[in-house]
Amino acid sequence: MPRAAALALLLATATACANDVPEADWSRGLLPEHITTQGDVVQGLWNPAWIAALATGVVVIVLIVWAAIFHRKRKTTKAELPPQVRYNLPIEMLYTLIPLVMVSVFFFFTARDSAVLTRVDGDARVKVKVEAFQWSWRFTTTVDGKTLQPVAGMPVSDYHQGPQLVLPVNSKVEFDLSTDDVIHSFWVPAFLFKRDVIPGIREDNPGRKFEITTLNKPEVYAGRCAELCGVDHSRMLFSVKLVPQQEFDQYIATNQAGSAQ
Ligand SMILES: [Cu+2]
Repeated sequence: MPRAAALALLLATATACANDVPEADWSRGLLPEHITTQGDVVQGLWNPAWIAALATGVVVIVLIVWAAIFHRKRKTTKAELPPQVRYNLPIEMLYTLIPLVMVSVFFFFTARDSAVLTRVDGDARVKVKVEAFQWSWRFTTTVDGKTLQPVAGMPVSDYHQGPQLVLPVNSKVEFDLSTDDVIHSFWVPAFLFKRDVIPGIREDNPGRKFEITTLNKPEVYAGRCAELCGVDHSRMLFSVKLVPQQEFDQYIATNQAGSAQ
């Protein structure tokens, strides 16, 4: 009975702590449900890559077991060397070519999808300047050239209390990442994407920028820093709130820079 109680307590605390851990689903290869069109690309690379890796694993394990069972030294024979085989050209070509083909296929799809994920068209209506600092974030959103009041946060233990970035659904959003202190990493698990924020990178460097197109999934999502950046790194939490366009328009109206708060 005390054991059951302890287990119940453990389960309760485990679920309580996991408030910012998105639900994992085997059909998505344990990735969280994504909220961007770019997430489709990531998911579309992730699943087949795992299937290919698992299929390769099955073939290798079957071959190992087969060799272990059917090619054992027989007890009846005396201690002597097995027949020495050399220069089996077909087999040598096979085990050179197959890995080469496999790596090439992985490389092709990875390169193709990386190009899509890092492409910045620059025509997004919503642009977000993300400034990372020890240990929180400042978000400055610009919509159609109008800059809203920055949202800045402090270290917190629950992402709901961190700074909140409000974005419209079904919209293209451009991010520009910068920091003045140490390396951070901007990570919204539901984007299936993260990008290091490195000090000293010039504004025109494409490595600072990336684009997403949000899906119609209004909700509040967790975000965090994914690069150990100091004592309060684990409390560098924030949230992204996807809202319908109408709600976003209201948000713009009440948060324009210079407007009374
Ligand atoms: Cu950080």
